[in-house]
Order: sequence, then C-alpha cells, then structure tokens
Amino acid sequence: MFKSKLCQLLNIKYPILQGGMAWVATAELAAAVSNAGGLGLIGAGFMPPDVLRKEIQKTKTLTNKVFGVNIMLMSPFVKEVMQVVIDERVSVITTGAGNPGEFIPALKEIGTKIIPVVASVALAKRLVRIGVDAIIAEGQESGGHIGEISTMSLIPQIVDAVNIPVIAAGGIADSRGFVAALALGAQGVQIGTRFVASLECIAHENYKAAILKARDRSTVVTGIATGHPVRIIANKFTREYEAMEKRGASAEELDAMGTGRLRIAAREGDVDNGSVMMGQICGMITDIKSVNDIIQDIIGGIPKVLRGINETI
Ligand code: TUI
Repeated sequence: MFKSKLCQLLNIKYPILQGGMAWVATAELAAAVSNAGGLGLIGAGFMPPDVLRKEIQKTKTLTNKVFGVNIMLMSPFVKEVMQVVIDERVSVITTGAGNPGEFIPALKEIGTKIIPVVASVALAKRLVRIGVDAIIAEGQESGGHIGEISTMSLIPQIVDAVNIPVIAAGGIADSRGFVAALALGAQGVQIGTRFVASLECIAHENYKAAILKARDRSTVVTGIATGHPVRIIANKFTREYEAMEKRGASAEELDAMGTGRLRIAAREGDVDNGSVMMGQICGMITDIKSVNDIIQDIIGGIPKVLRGINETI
C-alpha cells in the first residue's frame, strides 16, 4: 500500500515517525512505535551519554525493527551523544533546535540516515546541500521548541525547495492530518503529542491527563524574547514566566527559570510548576490508547478521508 519513498529509505511499514521528545520518548515508546510499523525514536534531550547508551541498548532488547535517536543540538553533551549514536550504530537520527552540519560527515560514513527538523526553507536548502537524507518540516503548531511558520504554509514551500523526502510535523494526530500532509507533498508525518497520550509512553499520568483536558487554545508560546520559543500548556509556571518577562528579566534569568521544568512535569507529574509541552492538536486528543491502536486508527481511517474528498470535488 505505501509507496512512500520514506518507507524504502528507512525500512519501515508506515511513513509515520514518532517525535523524539525529551523525557517522554524513552525505549518503551520508541520500541512500541517501531513494533507497530512506524519509526520510533528515543528523545535524547539533555541526556548524558552513558544514559543514552543504556536507553539504546534497552530499545534493542524491546524491538528488532529499526529505530532512531533524536538529538537536541542545544544539549551540552551533543558531541558525546553523537559518538554514542555512532558506537551503537543507530540507523536513523533526527535533530532538533539547530543546524547538525558539523556532524553529518561522521554519520554518513557509517550509513546512519540523518533527518534534521527544520522550521524554515532557508535551513532546509542548506542542509540538502550538505547531504541529509530527508527533512522534517515542523510547523509552529507543534509542542516544545518551535519555529514561526504554520505547518500548512511551511510544508509546500519546503517540498518545492528540496529534492529529498519531506516529513510533515505539527498539528497531526489522525487520518485527516496524515492525508492533508501528503496532499501538501510530504512523504510522511511525524507525530508527537498523540503518542504521549498512549499506554506505552512513560510520561506521568498527570501529564497525559493534561493532554486530555487541553483544548485548542490551552497552549501558549514562551521564550519569544530569549529567541527560544517553546509551546507549552498555560499554567502557574507560564504566568510566573510572563510576569518575569514583563519585569524586564534578562534572557539568562528567563532561560534559567525554564531549566529542568520539563522533567518536573513529565516525570514528577507537577503540571502546575512544570513545563507541559504539547502541540495545538491537544484539543482533539480525548483518550489514552495503545501505540498500535493509534497507528492502526490513522492508517485504517485513510480510505474514509479519501472518499470524503472524492465526494466533495
Ligand atoms: O527541537 C524541537 N523541539 C523541542 S526541543 C525541546 S528541549 C527544550 N527545552 C527548553 C527550551 C528549549 C528546548 C523541546 N522541544 N523541535 C525541532 C525543531 N527545531 N523545531 C524548530 C527547530 C529549529 C528551529 C530553528 C531548527 C533549527 C533552527 O534554526 C537553526 C539555524 O541554524 O537556523
């Protein structure tokens, strides 16, 4: 059924990647997504290299399918983490929040597929020239660290600008989003928030409950002034952060205030003082189900969406 170039490139059944989300995308979620026919990824976030190595080794015990690692380029351990990925011969890496250019030659040498996340046409073009294998184009609907362009505007512009597979991310959680992404020219999708609201995801139950409770306008973007915009649920923490911004706090003070907040939310379940990252599609997510059911519901729902389109045009 899937002739997507991405399935051949990555050796996966369905062109569905799981977002490599720090503190929630562990071996359990990555293995579940890969076992269900997508591409699961460990979110390395700010993980020290030895912790990542253990997580990779754990994933290998949970699945014999391909999986990947998402590397946060703002991590202080980025160089060491890249070395772990190389040592462990991880098949695919995605990168977030920066330009992975300096690491590309070493990864290409061992055949690791490199798929950076970009939020602009300019960066996509630059990365294609230095040999990346595909591009994840992430709209500002996404959770966590984001760019400025919406998925609807970003995907077709990146598709027109590059000659490698484009994966759409931001605001996708069901068959409609999947078909829409392909209509815009993408070869596949990356899904984050929907996979956090799964049985297999180890995120704290309060975090999952916050996704189910959230509506379309529940998220805000903090950090625009510091140059690190992050989409999170509006809560006590974001109100305190905004108050500090109004008082004229420095970028360093503001960044320091945000440090460690994602772990508090995702692992300790403090959804008032923590940074509860999620995408704007959260308003549509109303149940916790297995990763396999999430993927099968998306794939199984495609014919109905296509029939609906055919009846309309
Ligand atoms: O990276 C993400 N999402 C993330 S990372 C993260 S951890 C974090 N914690 C606190 C503050 C900030 C981050 C949480 N969520 N998504 C991928 C992504 N990358 N979205 C946008 C970008 C991006 C933005 C600008 C990539 C490159 C870029 O410009 C780099 C350049 O050189 O132009």
